[in-house]
Amino acid sequence: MSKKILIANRGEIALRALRACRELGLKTVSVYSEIDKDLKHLKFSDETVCIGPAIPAESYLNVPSILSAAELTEVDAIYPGYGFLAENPDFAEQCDKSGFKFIGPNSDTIRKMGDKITAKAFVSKFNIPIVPGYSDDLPEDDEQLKTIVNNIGYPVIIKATAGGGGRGMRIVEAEDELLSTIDITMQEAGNAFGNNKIYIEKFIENPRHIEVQIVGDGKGNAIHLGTRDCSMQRRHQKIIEEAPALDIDSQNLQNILDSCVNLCKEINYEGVGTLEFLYENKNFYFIEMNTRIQVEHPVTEMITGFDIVKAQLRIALDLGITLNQDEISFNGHAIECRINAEDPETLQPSPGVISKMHTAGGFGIRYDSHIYGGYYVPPFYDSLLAKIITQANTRKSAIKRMISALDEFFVEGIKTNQPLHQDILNDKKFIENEHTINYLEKEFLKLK
Ligand code: MV4
Repeated sequence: MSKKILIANRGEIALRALRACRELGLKTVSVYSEIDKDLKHLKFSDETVCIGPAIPAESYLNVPSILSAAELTEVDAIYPGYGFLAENPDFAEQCDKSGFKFIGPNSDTIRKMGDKITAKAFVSKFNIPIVPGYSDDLPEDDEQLKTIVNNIGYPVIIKATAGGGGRGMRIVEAEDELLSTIDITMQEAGNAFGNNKIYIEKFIENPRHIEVQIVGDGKGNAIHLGTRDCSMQRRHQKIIEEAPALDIDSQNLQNILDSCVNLCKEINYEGVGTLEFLYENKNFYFIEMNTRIQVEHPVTEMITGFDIVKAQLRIALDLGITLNQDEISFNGHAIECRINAEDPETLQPSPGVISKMHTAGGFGIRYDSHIYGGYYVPPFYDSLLAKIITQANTRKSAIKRMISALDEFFVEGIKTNQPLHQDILNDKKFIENEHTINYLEKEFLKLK
């Protein structure tokens, strides 16, 4: 009998998961909030269940409501996607305890990686380089603390152990701001996360953001799917991502990839995951591990031909990983542009009805989106409308293909960041792959 999956998400990733389920012959249950009744994937779902009002806390974050829907429809497993409950260890635990397989790593692994101090200590045991710093309890004596930080060397960054993705961190340029910045960061972390524990790292000033995609079957088999470069970002929101990361020291890279795979094997990692690194002066520094599918997974799929979402489902259903590492090959280059509903001037979200639209298409072009003409973009959720992905033999030809794809794509009725993409794709520094995580905010947008 065919298994049934509950898709506990919305938008493009819900549609992406639904398509993967259908290819695998799995039945689907899609849950949605009241305002989301017109979402595209609901039209293709075997069953749909409304789980509450638009506000996320009462629907997509409402665990009892989601578990009730799972019970009502008798699903076998729950697909969390990204955001919402995807990295909530308590949710993963409750799913499993209620008899629904959580599609992802076990709750202990999610919890371990959710605490950034624990995560750092853990990965460093597997020969993965971390940012130098201080993660122990702070000494009572302020002078002792200052000595510790002097030894790390300014500037440093104070991070909340419960933070991540850019939340709960502050830079300290010099000793006179150290104690006050630690106090503020602790206070904010306590308020935001209910955990005021902090750690200190050397601030890496101008790195690239490189990440490694891994896949584990939960039984000691694991592979990597290479790297992505996500340096083109603004306020911790990635704008453009690509695979593979180029101009990386090859010896260092191979060691990192091997260590990441080894870690997954050793801990019987189950599902897909991403290890995030800062990369500067040929050195990698681990910062965080994500235990979920990522928005930018398509660029990796486009250069490997490996269906990462299907792998998530197969692994959860105990069907294993179909390929060995030596059967994974990397083909050319892929780029993804995230099209967001936002005002290009104010950079504020721009909800509303899409009166008219046209997608991009053609050879080497992939389009992942849930939007359509007449669709109302609600203001309650993140502003991602569409992902346009191009693949070609080289980075430069993938960029050219993207420029042409963006010329074709149009959305009328709401504002989008499409003009920003068109500008970046024609920017010399981007074309030459010379940008870092600071480029968009500190140079590119300031010049405009
Ligand atoms: C850093 C850093 C520099 N040095 N840690 C931001 C998000 C979170 N994942 C960690 N982040 C950073 N950690 C040290 N020791 C700079 C950032 C950072 C960043 C990292 C990746 C992608 C974009 C970024 C934008 C600003 C800051």
